[in-house]
Amino acid sequence: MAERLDEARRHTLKLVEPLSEEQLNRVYDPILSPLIWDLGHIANFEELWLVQRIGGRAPLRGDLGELYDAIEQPRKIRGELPILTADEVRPYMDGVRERTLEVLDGIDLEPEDPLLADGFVYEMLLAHEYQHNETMLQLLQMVEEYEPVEVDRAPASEPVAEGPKMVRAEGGPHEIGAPAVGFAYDNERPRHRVDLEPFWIDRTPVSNADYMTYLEETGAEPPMYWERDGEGGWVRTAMGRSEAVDPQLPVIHVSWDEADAFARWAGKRLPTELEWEAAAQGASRERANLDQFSFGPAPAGAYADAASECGAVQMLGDVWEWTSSDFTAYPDFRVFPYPEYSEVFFGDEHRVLRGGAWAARRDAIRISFRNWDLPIRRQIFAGIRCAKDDV
Ligand code: AVJ
Ligand code: FE
Repeated sequence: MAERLDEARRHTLKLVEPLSEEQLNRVYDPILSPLIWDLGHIANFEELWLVQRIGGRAPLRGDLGELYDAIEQPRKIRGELPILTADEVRPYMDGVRERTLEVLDGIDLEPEDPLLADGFVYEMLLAHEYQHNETMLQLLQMVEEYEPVEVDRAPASEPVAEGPKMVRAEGGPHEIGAPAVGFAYDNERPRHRVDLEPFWIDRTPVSNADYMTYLEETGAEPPMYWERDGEGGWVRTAMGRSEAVDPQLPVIHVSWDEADAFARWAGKRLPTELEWEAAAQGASRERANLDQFSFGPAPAGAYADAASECGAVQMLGDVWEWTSSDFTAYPDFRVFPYPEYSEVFFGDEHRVLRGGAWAARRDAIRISFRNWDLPIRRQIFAGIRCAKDDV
């Protein structure tokens, strides 16, 4: 566990290594925290759960808890808070980690306490850091001339397999959600059976080529980061670099509203999250474009050797996929271990996204994982996969 905590931290620090203090502190967008807030928050969350809660120790600085409370401090004011500065945050991260490892040394990972059983709270801490790495990457898209310290070029050159536009998924009973053992968030439980009608689902995520056709025919707004190239085509600018939009890649950085409009234009609809999960059975996160260092999606149709049971490819990795479902509780849901992770977001305001993107850490992703965001949001690494009824 100490090794995994260390790996997560080295990864976080790799992401911010190329940045100046000014870039760490800068508010690039009111809906995204400055990177310096994420760093302090990651360490503060660790201190709260692993040092205070599990270790029973007092915090290093008692006032930090409130500053880094994500519910108390909405993203748009995080740039104005008296949070730790670039030279203070590293010693704080290191100080917390030292105490975390002391506490870890003295505990038993499988006692009666549900927080410790199977190392739950440690898995939760890792997952938290992984998820903040993705929010950090959302912001890094806006950083001029960001030079990653590590790049994985393999996903971009994965071969593309031809195949049908859509594949059919069986109806009938399907098991949905995470099994009772192993790490998962409360919102993925309990595992339960649903009955689905048979349906069709796109074999691959929607490509930029298809999205450009849609834009031409409808005059809809382009995805975030796209601009006209002046000659009827599109360029995309991220991390300070501009490139012609590659027609082969899956479209990314579209909102739910845009995904839904595209699906209807195509004569289809978005899948429900239950349909999505049924169609993803058999997909493997090991053969998927995940873990951040590819810095972009693989072409639509890649990883065909790792298709799901119904024949869909890239269900995991590349782009998050919007579903038609609101983020709500499964039947017999129980909060664990705190309501602010999932429960306070349940309702009809947020839509569920599934499958993870290139910008998600591999170990944060599984078939049952549910992400959510507001239907207008485009800063997430979200794309589209359409479905339709079997008629
Ligand atoms: C699950 C991605 C919606 O970033 O708001 C991070 C994850 N929760 N810290 C978010 C999360 C607490 C969450 N999402
Ligand atoms: Fe958080």
